[in-house]
Amino acid sequence: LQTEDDLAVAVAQGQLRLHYQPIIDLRDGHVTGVEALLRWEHPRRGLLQPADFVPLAERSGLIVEIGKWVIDEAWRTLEHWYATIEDCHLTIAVNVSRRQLANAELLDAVASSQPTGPAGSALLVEVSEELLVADANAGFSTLHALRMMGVRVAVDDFGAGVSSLAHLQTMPIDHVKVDRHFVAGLGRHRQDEAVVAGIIGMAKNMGVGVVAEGVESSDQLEALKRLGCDSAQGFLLGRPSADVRDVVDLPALE
Ligand code: G
Ligand code: G
Ligand code: MN
Ligand code: NA
Repeated sequence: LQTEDDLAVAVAQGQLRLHYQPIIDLRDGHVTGVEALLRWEHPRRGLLQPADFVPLAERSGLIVEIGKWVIDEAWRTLEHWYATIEDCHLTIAVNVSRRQLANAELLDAVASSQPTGPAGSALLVEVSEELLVADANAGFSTLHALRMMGVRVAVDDFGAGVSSLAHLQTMPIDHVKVDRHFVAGLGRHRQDEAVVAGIIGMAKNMGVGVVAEGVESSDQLEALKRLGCDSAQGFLLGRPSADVRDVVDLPALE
């Protein structure tokens, strides 16, 4: 198992990486942006997934520093894209956990490296539904502050937690991401289709975008298009990749 000391070394020595997974607009098939997914290139254990070390990062408090690195890296990538791609509209979504949302340094981290111009409003923050129920008040004020700064908010894994569709209406969000367990049931379980249709209907009412997660089959993709889902993400459309050029058709870095 990884120790706190190992993780502190990983941060200091630059062993963390972001992998990128594309998000596709279901109306025109274009990549709208990517979700950034954290990885640890461990010198002996190989590539570690968030489940292997994010809980440790949370317990030890290192998640605050790691989160700052993630945000800096996302801003650097956006700055590069907007400087090199003509008429760029791509976004990067980063995941933020409970401890980060509760910490005032999140806002400082976002502000301190935010680029000027269009790149500066191309960041999204993903927070889990649970977090918007349990810590609603503290969480909401941070989300309001982020949105004032031009950062958009997505509620992640929606439908998996305990909040109701009505609760969605109270959240200060721009996008809702449908939990992959409901997407998995499309075409197989009518209840799952009803849940997805309900989330899409509520989101449309609120004027927020809907992203379906975990799309693995063309049947699921067709069902989502039929239900009017805005965009989708999943292994069918693209796996997380270390090289963002595998995900988004970008000019080569010089
Ligand atoms: O990449 P993977 O599917 O294994 O991600 C698993 C989980 O880890 C997801 O729920 C995701 O939200 C979380 N995660 C991925 N990257 C980050 C990150 O940069 N920070 C935090 N706090 N969580 C992350
Ligand atoms: O909780 P969050 O949505 O941030 O988690 C994202 C995780 O989902 C990443 O670890 C990513 O590897 C994983 N993921 C992305 N697409 C798919 C998919 O099509 N199927 C499954 N099972 N997992 C996926
Ligand atoms: Mn996510
Ligand atoms: Na998710």
